[in-house]
Amino acid sequence: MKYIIAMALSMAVLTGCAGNGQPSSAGHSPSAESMGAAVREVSAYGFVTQISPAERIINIKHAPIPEMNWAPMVMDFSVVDGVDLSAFKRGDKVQFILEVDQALNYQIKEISAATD
Ligand SMILES: [Cu+2]
Repeated sequence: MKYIIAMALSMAVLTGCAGNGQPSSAGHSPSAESMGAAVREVSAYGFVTQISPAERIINIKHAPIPEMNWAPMVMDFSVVDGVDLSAFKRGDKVQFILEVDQALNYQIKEISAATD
């Protein structure tokens, strides 16, 4: 049983951004349900491409995120409770903070209009 869980975790890591510079729409399989204790915060920015308020998901074309070894890409992010997505629309430039746990699950914990 432990072996299967370890396999699933390593596969989840392998299917993320490979950091090879190739934009992709595959995303990194957000898994809000299995979010463990957040161990670090990573800030990033990008452009809003789509918002799904009911699912609490925002799709962002993000810039490279070196801390996550992610190339630039378009992907879905789930957001934590309390983040108001109604202030954003397609085309907005945003900066955001991801909380990331040890298994590299990630959620947006803060998002705001980019100032620059
Ligand atoms: Cu990505």
